[in-house]
Amino acid sequence: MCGIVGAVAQRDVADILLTGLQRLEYRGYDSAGLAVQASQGQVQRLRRLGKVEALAEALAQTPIQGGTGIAHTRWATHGQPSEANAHPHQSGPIMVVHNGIIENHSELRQQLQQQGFEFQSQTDTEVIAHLIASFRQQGHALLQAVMATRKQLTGAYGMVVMDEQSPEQLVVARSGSPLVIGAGIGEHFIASDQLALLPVTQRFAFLEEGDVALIERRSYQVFDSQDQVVERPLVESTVEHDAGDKGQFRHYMLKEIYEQPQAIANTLEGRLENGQLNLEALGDLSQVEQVQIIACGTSYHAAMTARYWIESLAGVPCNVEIASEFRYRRSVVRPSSLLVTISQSGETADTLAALRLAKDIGYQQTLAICNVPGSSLVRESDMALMTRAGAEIGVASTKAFTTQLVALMLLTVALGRGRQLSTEQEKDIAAALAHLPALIEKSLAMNSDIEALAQRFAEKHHALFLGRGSQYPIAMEGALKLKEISYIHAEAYAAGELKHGPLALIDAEMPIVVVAPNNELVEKLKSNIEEVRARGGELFIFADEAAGLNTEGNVMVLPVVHCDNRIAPIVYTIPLQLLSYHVAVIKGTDVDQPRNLAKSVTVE
Ligand code: HGA
Repeated sequence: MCGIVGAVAQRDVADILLTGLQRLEYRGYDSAGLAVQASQGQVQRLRRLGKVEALAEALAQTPIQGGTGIAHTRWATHGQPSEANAHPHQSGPIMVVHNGIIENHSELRQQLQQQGFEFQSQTDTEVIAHLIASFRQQGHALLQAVMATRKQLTGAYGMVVMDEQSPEQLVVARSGSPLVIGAGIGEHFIASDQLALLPVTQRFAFLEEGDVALIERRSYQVFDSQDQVVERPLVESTVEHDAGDKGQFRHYMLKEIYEQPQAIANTLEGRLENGQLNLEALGDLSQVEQVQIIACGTSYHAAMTARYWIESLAGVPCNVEIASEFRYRRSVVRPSSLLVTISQSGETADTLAALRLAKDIGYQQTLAICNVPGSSLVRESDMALMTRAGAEIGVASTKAFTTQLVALMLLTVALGRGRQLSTEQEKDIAAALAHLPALIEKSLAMNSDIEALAQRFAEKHHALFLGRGSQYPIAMEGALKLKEISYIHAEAYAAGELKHGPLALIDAEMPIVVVAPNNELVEKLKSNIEEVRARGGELFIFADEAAGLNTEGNVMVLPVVHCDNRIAPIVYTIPLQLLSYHVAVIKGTDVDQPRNLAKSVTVE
């Protein structure tokens, strides 16, 4: 989603801002802009539709000097992607960059127009700039003007405000969209994600919900939602500086697919030692009578997979819901429920809102499964189980998903202890997990076969993915990956559902991808495969050789490494990731930043 970077320094900051934006590019955006001012100079603004590269070129032609500046990559919510709608937005001396949505923008726009303010864009953001300007005209200092403005806003925002009349200050406010302050020596920075600032500092203070902060070169001061001074101490970051480097790979997505053996090994480190699972950090889960998992997108598919595990292995009832649904319906809280949220970034707006609602309606125990330490989800949950996937840059999630699955399997074991999971079963799961990085490595060796297979998809307009049991969510994830990056319409079905409708779609033009490990459902799956074969569908089956599939006719079987069925969903994810990647490359799409999509979805 949108990225924000800001700086108050003694040196020129335009390049710092630009580098920051480049480091946030992976999140997906449609336009970029910045505004910079020198201590006595005028504010200069530069905006471009399209990539940060276009902004960099414009800046190279018209260098802007100055030590105070703000910058933004926009993912449009209100108003089409255009230069006029790109941030920063201006009202006289005020410049604003904003992430989020101002829900009462229409009313505010009308009021401000009546006061004589002229609007230059179609965005909701522009009302913020005019409101602040109107409070400034009434004599408020910049900080007080921002404090007064936020009281008028409904919706979500992370915003940074610059004022030509207060050239060595930035004022920032957070409500529903993250912001972090970075501290340098005699300079301070602000960003929507610490990744943007790692080239300039490792020391960060995370703003909390409702915070406003005044940022100057030598100091920063934070106020809570009641305008009271609060401490937000600096902490040393552990995030790696080079997380944004593609290395030898053509795309971040491919790099991240190949990082999975290591990411999984990291996620298991300290939690699996000498064949023993060490899950004490998860605390006492013996009183948990029900698990409610909430997530969006790929994380939702991880949750769906976990439901099969938690119910069948741990014997605990488990419910899974999409965050944007959960947060707007009235649900019943069962006693002694554990609420689990899953989000790669820990800033997903719907998931965060669902967590907050869950706490309000009576969930007593909350656990976040997340990849970003210090994120809002982690800070607002009672417990966190961190996936240690490292920074994930590709918009299409890969290593975050498989490490989420590993974390969820650990949670399953923790829940199953003292219940129906026997010591023997736990030992088998531990052994399977220990073997997992090597199995993923072997699955990656399918790469060239899958690259060849991908040719057969590139001309297709639709595809079906089928799976049963815990492989059904894996089929869903496979279909989502293909949609996201190759723009081929793909749907996943639980294979048993075929005859209830989707069979009507099958003809020689419809590729059908099947995930078929050799589990207790394979015989049922074989019947479903025959139903497709009988109707002339083109089948691509990822299967355990031991499953003994019929390869006659329009069928291509790709053998997948034999593995324990409990961890098979993780292993079978790999060929589906590779398939979508290669199809996208053949189609020439923007693999790492697919159109219309953004990473870390911080708006609802
Ligand atoms: N609503 C603003 C900002 C959008 C945003 O935060 N995207 O992530 C706009 O449309 O410009």
